[in-house]
Amino acid sequence: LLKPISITSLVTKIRKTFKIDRFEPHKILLLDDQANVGNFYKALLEEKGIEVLALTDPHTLIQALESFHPDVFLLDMHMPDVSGIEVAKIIRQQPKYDYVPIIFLSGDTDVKSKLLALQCGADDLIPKKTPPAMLISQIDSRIVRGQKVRYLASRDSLTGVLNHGQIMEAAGQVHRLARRNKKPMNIAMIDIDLFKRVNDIHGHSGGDKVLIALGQLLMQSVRDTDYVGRYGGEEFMLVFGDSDTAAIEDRLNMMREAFNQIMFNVNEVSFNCSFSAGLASSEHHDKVSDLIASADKALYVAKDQGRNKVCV
Ligand code: GH3
Ligand code: MG
Ligand code: MG
Ligand code: MG
Repeated sequence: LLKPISITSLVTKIRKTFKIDRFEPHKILLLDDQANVGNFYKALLEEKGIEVLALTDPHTLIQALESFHPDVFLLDMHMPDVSGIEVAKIIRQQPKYDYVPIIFLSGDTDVKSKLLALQCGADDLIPKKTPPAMLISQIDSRIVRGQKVRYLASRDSLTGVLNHGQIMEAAGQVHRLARRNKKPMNIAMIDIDLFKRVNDIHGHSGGDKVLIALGQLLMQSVRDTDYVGRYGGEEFMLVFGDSDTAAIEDRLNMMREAFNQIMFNVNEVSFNCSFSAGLASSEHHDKVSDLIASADKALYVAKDQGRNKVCV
């Protein structure tokens, strides 16, 4: 059936999902009203393999963000129309960029300027005369830290799958894309069978072991374009982009059988578990909330029919 869980493949998958891959260049959005200053930093950073989008007009920033997703913002403080401080405030108003560091590059390095920068949600203020090697390493460590924080904030801490907020976000995105491209996508809701009993007999930590194993199994069973998240408690949600319901039903049944075959051992007592799943396709639903409700309904049919089943 399914290959045993390989940590290496899991890590690769996580790296891809979060674009933490070493070979993917870091991206910087640089804003400085003076083109020659911007170009100087652009050349410096590009030499280190960093991708840079250099802008001189703050008004073009929002538009640029539609197609460029930076790992860090590098902002000039002083610009004629809008100050860097105002730009930082605007960026910070958008939850999407919560985890993207903002660094000011400025000639002003006094305490007052630095405080002002921090108060508007920036992470640092680096003097313009900082030696290049130092500047690069400061930016690099900000990017790495930002990615780690973003990773932790998006994951369920027990199982490592996406948390509720992120899987809902993914469902919305994949659904929108499917509608635009007129290609169906699918959502599955998975609920562990009689899980209360697992906790009662094997203890809460025994139950946790089951949750962790199911999370790993699901993550290694989906494609790179699919998403796995913990919807809540012992319920998981799977989002399958550009997919055919019959094929997904087959894959869910493989996952169901693989999960059912895992033997757990807690305090020298062996046991196995099962899950039930409900599946729904975007073909029949214009709203993602209806799609989720429909998958949930199918899940309850599976429970009604005796559990350890996948229903559409
Ligand atoms: P059914 O087959 O009808 O789904 O039965 P069930 O026992 O799974 O029913 P129910 O959904 O009511 O029970 C879910 C249980 O999952 C209750 C709760 O104690 C347990 N649970 C929720 N989150 C966690 C967790 O993080 N760890 C552990 N160990 N248990 C959890
Ligand atoms: Mg300036
Ligand atoms: Mg439940
Ligand atoms: Mg349950």
